[in-house]
Amino acid sequence: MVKYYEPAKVVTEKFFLVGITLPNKSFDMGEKTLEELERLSDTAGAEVVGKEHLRLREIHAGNFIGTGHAENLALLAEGLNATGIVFDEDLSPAQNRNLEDIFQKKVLDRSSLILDIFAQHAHSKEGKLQVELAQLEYLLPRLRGWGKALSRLGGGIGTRGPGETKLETDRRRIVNRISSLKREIKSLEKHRNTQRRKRIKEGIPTLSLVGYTNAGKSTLLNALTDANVLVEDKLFSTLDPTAKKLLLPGGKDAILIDTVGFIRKLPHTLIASFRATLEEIRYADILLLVVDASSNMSEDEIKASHETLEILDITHKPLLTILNKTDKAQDIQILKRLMDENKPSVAISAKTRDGMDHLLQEIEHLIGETRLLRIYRIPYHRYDLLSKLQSIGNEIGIQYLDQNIEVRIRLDIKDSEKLEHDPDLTEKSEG
Ligand SMILES: Nc1nc2c(ncn2[C@@H]2O[C@H](COP(=O)(O)OP(=O)(O)OP(=O)(O)O)[C@@H](O)[C@H]2O)c(=O)[nH]1
Ligand SMILES: [Mg+2]
Repeated sequence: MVKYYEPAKVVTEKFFLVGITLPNKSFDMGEKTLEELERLSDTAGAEVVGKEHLRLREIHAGNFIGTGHAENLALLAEGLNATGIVFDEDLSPAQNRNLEDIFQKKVLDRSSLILDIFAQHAHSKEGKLQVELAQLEYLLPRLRGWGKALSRLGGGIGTRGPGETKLETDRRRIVNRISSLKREIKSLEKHRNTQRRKRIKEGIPTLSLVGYTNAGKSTLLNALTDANVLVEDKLFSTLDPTAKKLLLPGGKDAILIDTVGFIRKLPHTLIASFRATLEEIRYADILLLVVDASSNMSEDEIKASHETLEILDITHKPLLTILNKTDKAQDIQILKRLMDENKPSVAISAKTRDGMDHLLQEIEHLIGETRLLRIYRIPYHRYDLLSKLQSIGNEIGIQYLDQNIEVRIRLDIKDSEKLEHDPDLTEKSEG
């Protein structure tokens, strides 16, 4: 019989994964991050055809795992028809090149795989610009031989983005593109700043959802507001921040912001390029750290989230730990321990909405205890009011204007509400 129609073949990339553990490191931990690399590959759209976890005495400077291991794995990967090899660590540009020579296949590292997922998931203009910047900065030191590698090893995951022709152009053009991207991102940043100032002006407390990728941040935003943002069982579903108004039980408003998730060893080029997005976290009054309590790595994911906040230099903010997915969490003892170790904390399920009332109460309580930025103008004859403000708040700046004194100060909400009854105190908007 003649076949009139044959469905188009979808070519799936086949990845062979390589993890390593050095003598002073935990092999178990290496297994878990290798599992995560498998999820990253799946999110990127590749099939994992095999993996190998090596115990290494040391890193080989030239080709990372040593020529013997590399040659053995090359045979193994070839037998499995792998189209690419992914290392669970970051490779230097030279190691990357040398490994491609041995494997005769495309070689990716953890960072380039994450970059690829970001490139696939970026939708907004700002998101796309930030990803392109990160890709070019990753690419720049690897430029030599890349064009050759591309034609020899094919495109696809890890080679996506700026486009082949652009990649083959000289370093100078890439450097120029990097600076023009930085300029464009900066101008979008200005718009974001204006929006943020407006929120500060209105005195609405801002809460930022932070946490490991796939913890349930977007699900929680949807459960608490009418946001309707994308929720997926994939890593890095959210790249662009979404801000939504949240109505608290006491009748007050807050702004809830969903943003990009964290991961162990988040590539530095990404952190730098996503500065504008991550700024949202920096300006939040309160952080809500969402944790997947059903993960067998929740403890480690909490640690990685705190470390990322430290890298971003966002510490000393009031933080509520939200242990999510209690509907799926197996071990109540572990849940209890996580709650004790990360106080203040609440346990919820964003999916079944279990624990939501308690969460809202905790948020309200935390806002009540948090000092918010206020800008007041006080007439000169009310020095008493100024001293009172200075004694109860943290003064940030003071300006003596023609008609009055302008003071920027962080105050407890309770105190600011009490003081704002005074007719001589006028609240001023920033900007
Ligand atoms: N069982 C269960 N699943 C949940 C819960 N909350 C979220 N999920 C699921 O977890 C997966 C990830 O949820 P998201 O809300 O996209 O997670 P996220 O933290 O926004 O992830 P990124 O944007 O990728 O960083 C989805 O499949 C959700 O349906 C929960 O309380 N219980
Ligand atoms: Mg999300």
